Amino acid sequence: MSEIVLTTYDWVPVMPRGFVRDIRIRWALEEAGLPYRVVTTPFDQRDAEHLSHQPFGQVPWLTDSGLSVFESGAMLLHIGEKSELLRSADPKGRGEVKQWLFAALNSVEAATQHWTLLKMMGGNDGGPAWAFIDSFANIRLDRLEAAVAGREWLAGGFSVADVILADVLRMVDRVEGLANRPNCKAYVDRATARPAFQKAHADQMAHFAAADAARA
Ligand SMILES: N[C@@H](CCC(=O)N[C@@H](CS)C(=O)NCC(=O)O)C(=O)O
Repeated sequence: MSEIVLTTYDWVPVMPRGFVRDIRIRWALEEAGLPYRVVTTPFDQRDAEHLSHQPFGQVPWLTDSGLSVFESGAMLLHIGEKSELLRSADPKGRGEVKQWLFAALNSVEAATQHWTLLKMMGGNDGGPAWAFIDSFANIRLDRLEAAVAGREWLAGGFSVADVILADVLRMVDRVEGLANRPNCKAYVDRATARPAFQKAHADQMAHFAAADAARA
């Protein structure tokens, strides 16, 4: 019997709570109905054990029956293969799920991650570097706004691609980046209204709240 174990930090500051990427894995596992256990690695240091699972010293990673997987996209594909979040689609549908999963990570998250962080940290100083990052992110989001029009989910039924894209767009939404993008906004609201997301979010918040209590 396989046992899925998800590793996240033992504690993080308040700002990233609710957005630490273990939420993607919790969410998919809840959607899939696969049992799992959450364990921790220290936030304040990266030991050899951590780096042996995640070479960049980041979280999350998961282990499943002796297999260790890092990168949220790879973990989502692993969970998808074990569940209806990918397996149920026909070959064409599976291709579409994978294509959208990579698009969410490589075309949307890559274009918006530093844009959202700079907005949150007040680094949007209006200079040429900011203008470039701002224009790059906005063009990409405008294309996405058109692409998600009329789609309930990205590739047929709800899939691992939706977990990733919705989570990426939550960060964009956090800095009002969806204010004039009603299709993307409705898509995120629809995805995050799912009970599996609500549970994953509540569990992550409770995990870090418990960590505060343990540190006090
Ligand atoms: N591409 C990685 C990114 C992982 C990542 O950015 N993790 C953050 C937490 S959400 C982290 O560990 N940050 C601390 C660091 O980069 O040292 C994935 O999708 O799994």
